[in-house]
Amino acid sequence: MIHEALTELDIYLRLAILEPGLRSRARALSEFATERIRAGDQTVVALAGATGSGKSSLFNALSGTKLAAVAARRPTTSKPLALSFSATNGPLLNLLKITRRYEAIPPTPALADVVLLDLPDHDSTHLAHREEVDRLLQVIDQFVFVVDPQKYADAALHQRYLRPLAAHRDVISVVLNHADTITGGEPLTDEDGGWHPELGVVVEDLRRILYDDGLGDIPVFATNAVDGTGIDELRGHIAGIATEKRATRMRLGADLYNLMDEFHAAGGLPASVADDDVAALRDEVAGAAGVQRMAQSVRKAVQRRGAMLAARSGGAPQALELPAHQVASAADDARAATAVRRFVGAATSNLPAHWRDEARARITASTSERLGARIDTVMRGVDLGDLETPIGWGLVRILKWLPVVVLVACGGWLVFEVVWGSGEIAPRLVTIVVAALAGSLGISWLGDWLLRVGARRAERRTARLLRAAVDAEVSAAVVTPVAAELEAHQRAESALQRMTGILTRG
Ligand SMILES: Nc1nc2c(ncn2[C@@H]2O[C@H](COP(=O)(O)OP(=O)(O)OP(=O)(O)O)[C@@H](O)[C@H]2O)c(=O)[nH]1
Ligand SMILES: [Mg+2]
Repeated sequence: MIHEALTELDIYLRLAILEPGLRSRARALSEFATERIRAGDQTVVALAGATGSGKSSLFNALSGTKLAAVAARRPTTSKPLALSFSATNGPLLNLLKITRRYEAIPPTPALADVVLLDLPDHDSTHLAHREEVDRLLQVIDQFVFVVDPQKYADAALHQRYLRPLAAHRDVISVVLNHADTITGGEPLTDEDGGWHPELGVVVEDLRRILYDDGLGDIPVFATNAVDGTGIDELRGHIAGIATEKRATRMRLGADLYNLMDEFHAAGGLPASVADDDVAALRDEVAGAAGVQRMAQSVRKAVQRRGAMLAARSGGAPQALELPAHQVASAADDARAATAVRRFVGAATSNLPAHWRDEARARITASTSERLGARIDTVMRGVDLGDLETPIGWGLVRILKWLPVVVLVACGGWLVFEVVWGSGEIAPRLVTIVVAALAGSLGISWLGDWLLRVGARRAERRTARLLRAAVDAEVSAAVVTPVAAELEAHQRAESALQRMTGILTRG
């Protein structure tokens, strides 16, 4: 199950943008957990506690050895000591960075898979001792906190060590050593197994404090490490854990659970990019980029050039171009940048705070560099096609000669009438001349109209092409990165949910 949880953790870490401290802790845990599982399922049990609480004495009593130095001077143990009850597992002890290594025959076969550690004092005057204890508490499988009657309520022990381990309650037990000093040398339990009355009061008090630490009903033992009273019970408890072979996984599971809580605490809700927001962003950027202005310029140019072309005939088709002077102004840039910021801000508002800030900074940084000018460049790259000859243009060109032909014919007729005819100007001739002039006007108007229709078509086409270019640029620079960010968040959350499921099922 840890394997599966680690797979989900890796997916989460690949996708999620996390605050650097959290990310490096998560990576370290992921790497350690993988290595720890690879090192096999021996159970590493550490005796931790204040100086003089009797850790080394308990170590010897539990192991049936005299390997740990026991002394009245304080502190005695300065480097952790590992005792394996089977062949030394080099990779495991290397991973734990323990160099003092011993092997011994297990006092009971059930301890065969245990590696027992004697730690330095956690309340040491020596910083190195404290640091070593803190380091090892991150990596061992099973904690046995050794307390003595004087210092079992010590605030430092509870605040610094036990409370933060509340999530690890399944892998913690507490031993009240020096119990003989409470009973004044009398047996720790009566014949029925009940605590000596004075010891019972202290054990109850200790249990209450542990409960307040959030550790619930964790196992509590009372021992005299000098004469070995209570050692069998403690040994039996440790052996039970070791034979279950679950301590490593439970410990790692608790660590992963804590980590997940931190991920959850970072917050964040699923979100997607709203179509309306995308449409508003595109409209705004297209407005800032002057798509309509450009298209209007093209219309005017078509009309002007069309008028010129009307004078000529034939020739190669001319390409349409945007006017050179329409570069976006600083105000246009600011308008586009504001629209982008607003869009990115709204779309990413549900992301966890750190992720959101990073994503916003990244996406807006890549677009804030003169977005208007960049879009201007993109628009200039658009092929607007050729200046189209308006439909019917050929007919107009032929028709425009018709009044001239008519007028020339009428002129000839007039001369004929004056020289050879009756000398009267036939009323029909007047009608024909007037009709020809009217026809000329009409044809010229038709030409203009066709030109205007053509120019408007060019304007619409230009606006459509430019708008598509702007939309594509906006999508590539803003919408797609934002959507990718939200999708990554979605996938990271799913991985986190799967991880939660795996760890909760256990
Ligand atoms: N009466 C009594 N004395 C004990 C008991 N356990 C240990 N002692 C004595 O307490 C003193 C300290 O014991 P150690 O085992 O060295 O204690 P420690 O926790 O390893 O100490 P450091 O290594 O300095 O952290 C020694 O003199 C032991 O003989 C006990 O249960 N009862
Ligand atoms: Mg010691």
